[in-house]
Amino acid sequence: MTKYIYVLTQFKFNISAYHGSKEIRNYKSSIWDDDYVQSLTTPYMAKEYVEQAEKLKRQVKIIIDETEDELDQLELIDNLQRLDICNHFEDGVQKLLETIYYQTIKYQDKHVEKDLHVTALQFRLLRQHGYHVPQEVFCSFLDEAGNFKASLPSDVKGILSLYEASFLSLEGENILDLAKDFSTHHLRDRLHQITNDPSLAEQIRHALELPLHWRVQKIEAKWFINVYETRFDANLILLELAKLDFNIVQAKYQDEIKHMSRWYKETGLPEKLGFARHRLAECFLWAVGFTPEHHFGYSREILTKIAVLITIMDDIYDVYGTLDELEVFTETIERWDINGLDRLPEYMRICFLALFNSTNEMAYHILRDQGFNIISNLRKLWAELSRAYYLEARWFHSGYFPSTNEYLNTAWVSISRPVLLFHAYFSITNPINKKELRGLEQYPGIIRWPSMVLRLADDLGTTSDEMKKGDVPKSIQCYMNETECSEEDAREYIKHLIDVTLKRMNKDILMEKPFKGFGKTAMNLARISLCIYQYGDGFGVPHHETKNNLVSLIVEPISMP
Ligand code: 0FV
Ligand code: MN
Ligand code: MN
Ligand code: MN
Ligand code: MN
Repeated sequence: MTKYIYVLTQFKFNISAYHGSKEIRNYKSSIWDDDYVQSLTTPYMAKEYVEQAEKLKRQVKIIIDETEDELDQLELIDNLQRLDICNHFEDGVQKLLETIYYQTIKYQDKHVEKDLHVTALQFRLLRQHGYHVPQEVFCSFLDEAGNFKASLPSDVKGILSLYEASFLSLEGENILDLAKDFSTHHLRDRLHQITNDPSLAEQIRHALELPLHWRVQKIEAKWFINVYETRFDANLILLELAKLDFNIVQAKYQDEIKHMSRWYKETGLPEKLGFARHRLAECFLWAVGFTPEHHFGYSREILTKIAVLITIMDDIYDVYGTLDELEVFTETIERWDINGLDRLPEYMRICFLALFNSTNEMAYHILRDQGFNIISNLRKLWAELSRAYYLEARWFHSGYFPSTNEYLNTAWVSISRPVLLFHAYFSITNPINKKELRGLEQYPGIIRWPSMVLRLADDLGTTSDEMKKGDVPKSIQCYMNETECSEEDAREYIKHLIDVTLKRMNKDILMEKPFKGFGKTAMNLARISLCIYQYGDGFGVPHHETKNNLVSLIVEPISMP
């Protein structure tokens, strides 16, 4: 029990240091200053590249039409996805998958043993596209005792495919759980044995690090293009299109981040609020992970702005504001009260007005384009977020330890995801559907689960520093306090909660397909969260993985002959 008393005294210590110790609390500044961002260039803005890409797309369409063998078709689709060019061929790919689904899944004989790679690839691709293939397709690979057959691991390609497929599971699918354990175990074993095939070893290592289904597609594409290029059977048309498409989209991102960086500088926030994290580029990375599609530039703009403002607000509540100030701040946001501006200290005033203006601007655009007024929806979201922030601040100031459940009930909101998800919905949906919106406001799985993944991943990545600086107990501390377990065990438990939540996403989003068009975006939120916090706090402490990802997505084009 002593360690909890220690944690609590630490909290107290930090309370007395409030507002006074900005030096201790100051975050490292971002490496992405405006001068640097404005200096970025790329040749891929030019029209000739777009024309070349169109020509290649026509050729790929022919390839899709002319591929007949089922395995070839499956591998083609997989490659298109991994190269991140599948979006150009949705119709052709849908048609292929539909045929594959009806011919081979619906009418197959469960007891005939098929090839593991084919079965697993088929299973994964079909589920990724929302077809409910039963887990029983793997029954023919089980022995009498119900375990995967001992002869299977010699087929590494098959085991890798089985591993990737197992992450499309739903809660309670025990064959897939078994598949995950079995394949993970054998891939780890294999990794230790491989000495003569560095490319295979790299693929296994990459897969074990994070499964394909939960990776950020654009970042994955850059990795996969390199792998694909070294294959003896690589299709050069696909390869060229993948590189070109990446570079063209990157040129668009570059343009957008310059625009955003100028906006941010002009708000004056980085200069005026020196105590907060200023993470424009990192926020842009979130936005890219969330809505990466070329035509979603407006959404990336909105999401970047919102993320920037949320980051500052979070620091006001967690780090800088006194409890009295936070109370007034929360009230002002709840009432959306521009007349209350003068009641706020100056640093809060500028933050609130920036929030007020950005929110109204977006609502204005939607009113202008769709004749639909979303101000009250947005107000409600901000009010709810600031109430959650304020509650956590009160817990912190009184040294209160919530139970894990009580904590999570607030914390899935305080991680700001409902706010971001709704902004994503508003910024990619036209026309906004009133009935759908009412449904979303009930916070179904599509809102709840991605937010929860982000909260849990954030806690795993940021808690160590937060406890040093002084912050409300996070899921790890709450669980330790509740069960008297070690930090290591608590972390394992949180990872387990993430796994469960990902399965719920598979069910509530992928299989049930509510809110058409929004599902992929919502799933992407979980993906970018896992990516950012994969090696610790990749957002607040923008260490080299985040920087590498940004450089890779925004700065460096893929070299082309
Ligand atoms: C998390 O910071 C974080 F990154 C926030 C709140 C910014 C939100 C914007 C995006 C994720 C794009 P921190 O770990 O301090 O958050 P908590 O909720 O743990 O204080
Ligand atoms: Mn696809
Ligand atoms: Mn925080
Ligand atoms: Mn916080
Ligand atoms: Mn955190």
